[in-house]
Amino acid sequence: MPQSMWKVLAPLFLSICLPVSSSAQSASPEAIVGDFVKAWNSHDMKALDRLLTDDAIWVPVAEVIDEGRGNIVKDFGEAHTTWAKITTVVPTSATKVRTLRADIAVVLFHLGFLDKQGNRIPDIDRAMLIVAVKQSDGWRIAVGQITKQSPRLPGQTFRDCAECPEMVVIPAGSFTMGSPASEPGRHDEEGPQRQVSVRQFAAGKFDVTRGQWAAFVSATNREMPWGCVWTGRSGIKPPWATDPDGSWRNLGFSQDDSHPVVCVTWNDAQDYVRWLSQRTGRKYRLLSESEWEYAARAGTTTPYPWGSSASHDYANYGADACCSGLASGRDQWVNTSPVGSFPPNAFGLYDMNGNVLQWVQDCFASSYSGLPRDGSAYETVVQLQMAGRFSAMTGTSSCSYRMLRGGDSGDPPKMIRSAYRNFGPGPGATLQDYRSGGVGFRVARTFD
Ligand SMILES: [Ca+2]
Repeated sequence: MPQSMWKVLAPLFLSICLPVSSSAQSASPEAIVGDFVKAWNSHDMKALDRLLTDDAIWVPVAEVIDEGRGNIVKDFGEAHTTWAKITTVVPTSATKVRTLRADIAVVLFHLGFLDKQGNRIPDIDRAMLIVAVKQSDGWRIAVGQITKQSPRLPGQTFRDCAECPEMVVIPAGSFTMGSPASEPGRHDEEGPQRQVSVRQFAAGKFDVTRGQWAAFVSATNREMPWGCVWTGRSGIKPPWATDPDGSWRNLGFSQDDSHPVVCVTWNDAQDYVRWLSQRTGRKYRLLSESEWEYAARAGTTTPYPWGSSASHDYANYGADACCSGLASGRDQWVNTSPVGSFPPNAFGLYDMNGNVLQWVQDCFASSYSGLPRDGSAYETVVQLQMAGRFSAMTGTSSCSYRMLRGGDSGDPPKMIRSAYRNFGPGPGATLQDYRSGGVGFRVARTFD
């Protein structure tokens, strides 16, 4: 069964919690598969019933699978009654482990059910998910089944169609959005810091590539107007002036189909996700700004997902002084790099920081005061009253701009921080015609 066909079927989340024996306290989450099999086969219902009321396990587990505990407990009883007394179980495929947080690991394995004579019962074979929670006395676990439907296992990757972007399941969770006052390079717009909760969703593993964009343009006979800023073409002065010959396939630097598409408007990105949704029957969209930062941080609180300092070993960005590209060490690119040229973050996402800026769904807001805390996008239309460096925006509408995140290959280190915020269009352009050689996008998918 291909992984892409699996789904955590939450309402049927049959479950067992097991105390980890003293000998297993230092065991890796992988070793817990063996403990689970032993416990299932020994039918220790008293121990199981006691552990099913253990909030220390179920609170973090419910957070990871984004499902209430009521369903889990109820369905465990039914499932165990049906199967446990007439079967023994054996793990039938290698385990796959993914660490979601320092204290939560997921183990995936396939479980075979045997009848009293030791024969496999294929009808009730199940792919199993173990969520392991680390506590002071060692790892403790919860177990659920995965059935053949769309994927929901955090960290799992899938693709809904051949031309579709590859997606990664992002776990539900909460995080602190924004940067502390002590963070070097910080701007006031990155505050005030606040807690935001994010539901489980899927994010593009990479930025949308030029090849994927070309497939969309071809399939829809889309007209793409010329004219783009920051194309890097010699002779365009200043470099942020519009290059009249610039377009997503005519830049001043070389790109192939594996590079992120650039010179696309926010409206282009909207049309692309609408096309993906129609093609697949799934709900594709842009990430909200809070989802973007949650996904970029992937559990970290440092300025960059890899640590406290910028590094060309981890991302494609520019010189220390704004704004020009720089090749250094692993970062061999002055302009865009092929997607996935640097290590992924802890959620399995590539190029969240650097390479190209990514359109998100949100309208412009100069601080987080009053913005949604539930992971949804801010799309309230207000007439802006701005001071200081944004004063020219006074009188314009908040939704005549959209937020951009992640920084690009020409940005200095501070502008690829996870907390850094940017937006478009720049002066003299509109959201409908603002195209930049430093701006692309990444898609998200909502789960039903
Ligand atoms: Ca670079």
